[in-house]
Amino acid sequence: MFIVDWFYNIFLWLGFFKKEAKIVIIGLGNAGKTTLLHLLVTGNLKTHTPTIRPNADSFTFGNVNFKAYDLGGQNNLRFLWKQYIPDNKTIIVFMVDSTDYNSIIESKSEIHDILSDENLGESPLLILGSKTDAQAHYNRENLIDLLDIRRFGLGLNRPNGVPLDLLMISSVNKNGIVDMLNWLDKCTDIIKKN
Ligand SMILES: Nc1nc2c(ncn2[C@@H]2O[C@H](COP(=O)(O)OP(=O)(O)O)[C@@H](O)[C@H]2O)c(=O)[nH]1
Ligand SMILES: [Mg+2]
Repeated sequence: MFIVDWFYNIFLWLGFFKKEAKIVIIGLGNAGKTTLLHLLVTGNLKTHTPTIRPNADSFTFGNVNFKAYDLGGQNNLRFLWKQYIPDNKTIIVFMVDSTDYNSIIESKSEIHDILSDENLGESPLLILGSKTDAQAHYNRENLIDLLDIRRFGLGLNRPNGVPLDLLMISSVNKNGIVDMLNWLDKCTDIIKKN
């Protein structure tokens, strides 16, 4: 049953892969970025991805390119923007471990830096709360408050035309993955029009 659902959803997802999109997944180490990318590529959880650097993963499917980077150390926002986020047509996905209070608080300042950055602030931003399968995790509402992003107004269609949202996912039980892909699909259409 589980497998059938997964493949059915992948077929829906194929429409998205015909569109042209650049997606950069960032977040602190251990957020679940590599696991998610691997799940998207293979449909399973084993974390063996084509790694171009220890802290960076990348794959292209159809016309959609995904890259994942650990934030921190030398991989700061300025570095990311210069190297990997060429324009406001790149969708930034910021992954936050919803089970880890300290990393949520650390992510909060990174997210606010992105939102106020003169280069990155115009890019669509999807925040992902990961690991919702874990018993002790902060739910979407809690996470929105902890990250202090409610005041920006969340959604695909915001007055300023720049999508900003927070969705919850689990790579382990695959909850939220399809909603995430639908969000990325719709976001791609919106930024194409801008
Ligand atoms: N419970 C749970 N653990 C996860 C999930 N995704 C990743 N992990 C675990 O979190 C740890 C870090 O994952 P990884 O993908 O390497 O994070 P990255 O540093 O952001 O690339 C690993 O032990 C994963 O098995 C998830 O959806 N649920
Ligand atoms: Mg990784």
